[in-house]
Amino acid sequence: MRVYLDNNATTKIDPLAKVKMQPFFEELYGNPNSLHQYGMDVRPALNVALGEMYDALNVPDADDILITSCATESNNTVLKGIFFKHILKNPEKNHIVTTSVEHPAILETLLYLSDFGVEVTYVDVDEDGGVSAQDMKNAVTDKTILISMMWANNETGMIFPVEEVSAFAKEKGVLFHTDAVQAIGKLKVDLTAMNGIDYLTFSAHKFHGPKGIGGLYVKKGKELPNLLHGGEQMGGKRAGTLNVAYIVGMGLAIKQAANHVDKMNVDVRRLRDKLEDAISKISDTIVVGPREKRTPNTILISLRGIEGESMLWDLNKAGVAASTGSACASESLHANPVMNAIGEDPELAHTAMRLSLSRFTTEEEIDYTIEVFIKAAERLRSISSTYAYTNEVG
Ligand code: C6P
Repeated sequence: MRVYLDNNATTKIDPLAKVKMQPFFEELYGNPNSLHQYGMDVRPALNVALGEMYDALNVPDADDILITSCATESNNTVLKGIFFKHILKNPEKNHIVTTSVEHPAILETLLYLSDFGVEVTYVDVDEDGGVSAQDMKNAVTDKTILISMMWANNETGMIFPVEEVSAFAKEKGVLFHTDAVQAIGKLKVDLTAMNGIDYLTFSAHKFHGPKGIGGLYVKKGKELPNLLHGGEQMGGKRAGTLNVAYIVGMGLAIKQAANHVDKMNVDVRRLRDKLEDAISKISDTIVVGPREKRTPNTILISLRGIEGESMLWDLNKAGVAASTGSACASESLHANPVMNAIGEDPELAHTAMRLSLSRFTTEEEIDYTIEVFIKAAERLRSISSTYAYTNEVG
């Protein structure tokens, strides 16, 4: 049996999205900016897809949704856009507040911008991996131009207080961005209700859309300068020929994701809890964050004495795919950065395992995972205790 439990890294394509995309690789291949019939034939599908995105976020189309290549581009567009539009012109307001556990697409971009005079406050997480709304508010000064806070953390699944902090930002006249990559399809996202959010990042492949396409919601009046200059696509706001097939796929996928939030919070949550209950009975384990404060699909667990990578390979041999943390850091086998930020026992950072389900995960897959997870933990613990004993005696 093969089980995929790394859905925070990427997801499989929704079969309906795949079917809807197909004609755009075949007969509907025109450039939507062309004036001939081929161009005209594809334009309606673009409008439908954009409409699906506006609906999924519950925003009027007077606001803007910029199509990007991924969440990384969306995050770069916000941070560099704020720099060019505001900070460069008014260095008095050069301060950005964020958290210490954002995705590298935020942290690395801020590090880059700090060379150009941007000041950043990184608010720490508590021992559960959560962020206090009060700490975020306390970090804001007269110099603050932007707060950027992820909606849900990719490693722990911990949900951050976006509603409260965005309302505070609005009251203070500070711009507010959220990286909602891990929230779409898992949490209710209603930007009309949460009207303090000025910018929101999403990425199609995290909610069963295609890879290589993402979006950035921009509230009316909060427009950003271009990151990509060139042609007149997207009303001149992001140059480059539009990938119609992927945009169509992203539109259907976000609609489906929004329609399945209840399923995620009932059915997927039940499977996640079943898995968590079973594996956290293994001795000396720590699960990060109370489950009711996490997205319904995510578990970050540490098994003391077992390297995360060893566990991962044992599971992989049995056909179960998990991760030790975010996929973009997996090439350098290092400690889980979020576990480090949580500041627990340093050993825990090396023993972290992330398991993330999707709405396509089945009960049979979870039962199988429980069986192989417990076996792998027993096997690796027995090796490490023999090793410890030999070392002691030897
Ligand atoms: N996180 C993970 O394993 P892209 O690849 O650019 O579409 O998404 C980047 C990104 C941005 N923000 C958050 C919160 C994310 O989780 C990710 C992707 C994957 O956790 C790959 S590193």
